[in-house]
Amino acid sequence: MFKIVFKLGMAGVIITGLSSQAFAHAHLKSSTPADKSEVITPAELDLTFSEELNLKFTGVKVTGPKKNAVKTGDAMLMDGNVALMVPLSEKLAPGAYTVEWHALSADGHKTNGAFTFTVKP
Ligand SMILES: [Cu+2]
Repeated sequence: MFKIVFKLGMAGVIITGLSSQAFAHAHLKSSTPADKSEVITPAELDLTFSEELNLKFTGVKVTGPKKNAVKTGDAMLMDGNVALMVPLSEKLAPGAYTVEWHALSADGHKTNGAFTFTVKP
Protein backbone atom coordinates (compact mmCIF):
# COMPACT_ATOMS: atom_id res chain seq x y z
CA MET A 1 0.00 0.00 0.00
CA PHE A 2 2.79 2.36 0.89
CA LYS A 3 4.46 1.70 -2.43
CA ILE A 4 1.32 2.54 -4.38
CA VAL A 5 0.85 5.78 -2.47
CA PHE A 6 4.51 6.61 -3.02
CA LYS A 7 4.23 5.96 -6.76
CA LEU A 8 1.11 8.09 -7.02
CA GLY A 9 2.92 10.81 -5.12
CA MET A 10 5.86 10.68 -7.50
CA ALA A 11 3.54 10.75 -10.51
CA GLY A 12 1.93 13.83 -9.02
CA VAL A 13 5.28 15.53 -8.65
CA ILE A 14 6.19 14.73 -12.25
CA ILE A 15 2.82 15.87 -13.63
CA THR A 16 3.02 19.08 -11.58
CA GLY A 17 6.53 19.64 -12.92
CA LEU A 18 5.41 19.21 -16.51
CA SER A 19 2.24 21.25 -16.22
CA SER A 20 4.11 24.18 -14.68
CA GLN A 21 5.77 24.58 -18.09
CA ALA A 22 2.42 24.76 -19.82
CA PHE A 23 0.84 27.57 -17.80
CA ALA A 24 1.78 31.20 -17.89
CA HIS A 25 3.10 32.61 -14.65
CA ALA A 26 2.72 36.10 -13.26
CA HIS A 27 4.76 38.17 -15.69
CA LEU A 28 4.96 41.91 -15.40
CA LYS A 29 2.82 43.33 -18.20
CA SER A 30 3.20 47.01 -17.41
CA SER A 31 4.20 49.39 -14.67
CA THR A 32 3.76 53.00 -13.61
CA PRO A 33 6.31 54.49 -13.80
CA ALA A 34 7.07 52.51 -16.95
CA ASP A 35 10.40 50.78 -17.48
CA LYS A 36 13.13 53.24 -18.52
CA SER A 37 10.78 56.22 -18.22
CA GLU A 38 11.54 59.71 -16.93
CA VAL A 39 8.95 60.96 -14.49
CA ILE A 40 8.23 63.54 -11.85
CA THR A 41 8.32 62.14 -8.31
CA PRO A 42 5.72 59.38 -8.20
CA ALA A 43 3.55 58.87 -5.11
CA GLU A 44 3.13 55.17 -5.77
CA LEU A 45 4.25 52.30 -7.95
CA ASP A 46 1.74 50.26 -9.93
CA LEU A 47 2.72 46.89 -11.34
CA THR A 48 0.27 45.01 -13.53
CA PHE A 49 0.81 41.28 -13.96
CA SER A 50 -0.52 38.63 -16.31
CA GLU A 51 -2.02 36.56 -13.49
CA GLU A 52 -3.67 36.95 -10.13
CA LEU A 53 -1.18 37.47 -7.31
CA ASN A 54 -0.75 36.21 -3.78
CA LEU A 55 -0.11 39.44 -1.84
CA LYS A 56 1.69 37.72 1.02
CA PHE A 57 4.51 36.59 -1.26
CA THR A 58 4.54 39.47 -3.70
CA GLY A 59 6.49 42.66 -3.25
CA VAL A 60 9.10 45.10 -4.43
CA LYS A 61 12.47 46.39 -3.31
CA VAL A 62 13.19 49.92 -4.49
CA THR A 63 16.76 51.17 -4.69
CA GLY A 64 17.62 54.84 -5.17
CA PRO A 65 20.42 56.80 -6.89
CA LYS A 66 22.85 56.30 -4.00
CA LYS A 67 22.05 52.58 -3.78
CA ASN A 68 19.83 53.54 -0.87
CA ALA A 69 16.76 51.49 -0.01
CA VAL A 70 13.58 53.49 -0.60
CA LYS A 71 10.86 53.20 2.04
CA THR A 72 7.59 51.82 0.78
CA GLY A 73 4.19 51.57 2.43
CA ASP A 74 1.96 48.52 2.60
CA ALA A 75 1.35 47.08 -0.84
CA MET A 76 -2.17 46.20 -1.92
CA LEU A 77 -3.78 44.33 -4.79
CA MET A 78 -6.12 45.97 -7.26
CA ASP A 79 -7.87 45.26 -10.56
CA GLY A 80 -9.01 41.72 -9.75
CA ASN A 81 -5.75 40.96 -7.93
CA VAL A 82 -3.52 41.28 -11.01
CA ALA A 83 -2.16 44.72 -10.08
CA LEU A 84 0.14 45.53 -7.17
CA MET A 85 0.02 49.06 -5.79
CA VAL A 86 2.96 50.13 -3.63
CA PRO A 87 2.74 53.54 -1.95
CA LEU A 88 6.03 55.41 -1.59
CA SER A 89 6.45 56.84 1.90
CA GLU A 90 9.04 59.42 0.94
CA LYS A 91 9.41 61.98 -1.82
CA LEU A 92 11.91 60.58 -4.31
CA ALA A 93 14.94 62.75 -5.03
CA PRO A 94 15.95 63.17 -8.68
CA GLY A 95 17.98 60.28 -10.03
CA ALA A 96 17.79 56.68 -11.19
CA TYR A 97 15.70 54.10 -9.36
CA THR A 98 15.53 50.35 -9.65
CA VAL A 99 12.45 48.35 -8.73
CA GLU A 100 13.13 44.67 -8.10
CA TRP A 101 9.88 42.73 -7.87
CA HIS A 102 9.00 39.21 -6.86
CA ALA A 103 5.62 37.64 -7.31
CA LEU A 104 3.75 34.52 -6.36
CA SER A 105 0.85 33.95 -8.69
CA ALA A 106 -2.39 32.32 -7.62
CA ASP A 107 -1.29 29.11 -9.40
CA GLY A 108 1.63 28.86 -6.98
CA HIS A 109 4.47 29.88 -9.28
CA LYS A 110 7.17 32.35 -8.36
CA THR A 111 8.57 34.91 -10.76
CA ASN A 112 10.80 37.93 -10.37
CA GLY A 113 12.30 40.74 -12.36
CA ALA A 114 13.27 44.37 -12.29
CA PHE A 115 12.66 47.68 -14.02
CA THR A 116 14.16 51.13 -13.75
CA PHE A 117 12.93 54.70 -13.96
CA THR A 118 14.43 58.14 -13.52
CA VAL A 119 13.01 60.96 -11.44
CA LYS A 120 13.50 64.27 -13.24
CA PRO A 121 15.29 67.11 -11.47
CU1 LIG B 1 2.21 29.79 -13.40
